[in-house]
Amino acid sequence: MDLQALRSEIEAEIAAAASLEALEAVRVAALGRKGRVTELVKSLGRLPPEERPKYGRLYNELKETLEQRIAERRKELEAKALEERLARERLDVTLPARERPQGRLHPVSQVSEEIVAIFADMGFSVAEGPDVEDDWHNFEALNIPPEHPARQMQDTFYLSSRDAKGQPLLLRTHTSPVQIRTMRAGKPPFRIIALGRVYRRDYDMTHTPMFHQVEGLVVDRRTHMGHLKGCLQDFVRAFFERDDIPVRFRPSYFPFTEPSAEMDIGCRRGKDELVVGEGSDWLEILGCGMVHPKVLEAVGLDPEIWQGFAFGMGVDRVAMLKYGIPDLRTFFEADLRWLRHYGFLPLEVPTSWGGLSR
Ligand code: 2NM
Repeated sequence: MDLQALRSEIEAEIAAAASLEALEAVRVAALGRKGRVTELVKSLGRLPPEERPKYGRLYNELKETLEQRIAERRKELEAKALEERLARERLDVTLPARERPQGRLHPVSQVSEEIVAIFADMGFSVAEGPDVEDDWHNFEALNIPPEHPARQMQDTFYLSSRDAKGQPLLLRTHTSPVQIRTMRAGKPPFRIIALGRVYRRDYDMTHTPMFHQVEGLVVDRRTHMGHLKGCLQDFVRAFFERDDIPVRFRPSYFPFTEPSAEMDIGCRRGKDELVVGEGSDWLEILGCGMVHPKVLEAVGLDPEIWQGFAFGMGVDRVAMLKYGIPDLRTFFEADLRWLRHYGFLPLEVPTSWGGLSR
C-alpha cells in the first residue's frame, strides 16, 4: 500500500474542495466510518503482530495530517463564505430609510407648523382649549355681552346641551376662549399663541363653516402698541419669507381690544394673480389691538398693572395667499389629487433656520 500516494491524492481532493459541503464529502470518504483511511486502520488486525506498531504509527500520522489539512481548508472556506455573504448583503447605511413617502401634509398643517415655528422662535408657547365652549369663555369674558351686535355678527353653532348656568354650549367662533382659559389658569406674564379649528355659520367662495385661526397674546407690565407692531411685522416677513414686505396698521374695532387695528401688507393685483409682499396695493392680513381692560378684569388681572396686545389671523387664508390656492372650499373636500398637488412632504419639518417651506 502506497501511503504516500494515498496521502497526496486525498490532500489534492481537500485542496480542490470548493465548498464546505464538498470538503465534508472528502472528509467522510477518507476519515468517516467507512472511509479509506479508517479502513486502513481497521486492517491493522490482519498484519503480523510485529508490524502493527510501525503501521499503527504511520496510519495515525496520516490520519492526523489529513485532519489538520481538512481543518485548515475548512477555515479558508468559512472565511471565503463570510466574504461572499458580506459582499452580497452589503448595505449603504447613508441611503434614505424609506422611499419618498406617498402621503402629503395638508397645506393647513404645513402653514400651522410654519406659524408655530416662527412664534416659538420669538418665545411664544402654544396653548390649547376645547372646540365646544360655553358662552362665558367665547363671548362674555371677551366683552361681548348678549345684546352686543358682535354676537349677531358671529353666526354661532349652538348645541342642545347647556352649561351650569343654563346657557347653551356652542362651537367656538374664534380661538380667543383659549387665551381666556390660559390667563385664568396661570400667572402673568403671558406669551402664547392658540391655533386650531373655529366654527361659524357661513359658506361661500371665501367662507367655510369650519376654518382655522391663530391668535396670539402677550401680557406683561409694560407691553405696548410698539411691541405689537414690531412683533407682527417680523411675523409676516418671516412667514412670507421676504424681509422687505411693506406693512401698515389701520384703526379698526373689536370688542376685546382697545385700541384695535387691522394690519395690511403690500401686494400687487394682476389680471388673474395676487403677488404678496410687493406693489402699491394693500391686502388685509390680520386683526389686532391692545387687550381691553374689561377682558383683563374678567380673568382677574388688574389693568392698572398688566397690559397686553393680541392678534388674530385666518390660517386657511394665509395658506391660500402663500401657496397660491384659489378656492377655500377645496381645502375640505379631501380630494387626493388636490392633496398631491398642494400637499407637503411630511418629513420636511418647517424651521425658521432651515427655511420654512424650502
Ligand atoms: C383678533 C383681533 C384682535 C384677540 C384678543 C384676545 C384676548 F383673549 F386676549 F382678548 N385674543 N385674541 C384678538 C384681538 C383677536 O382676531 C381678529
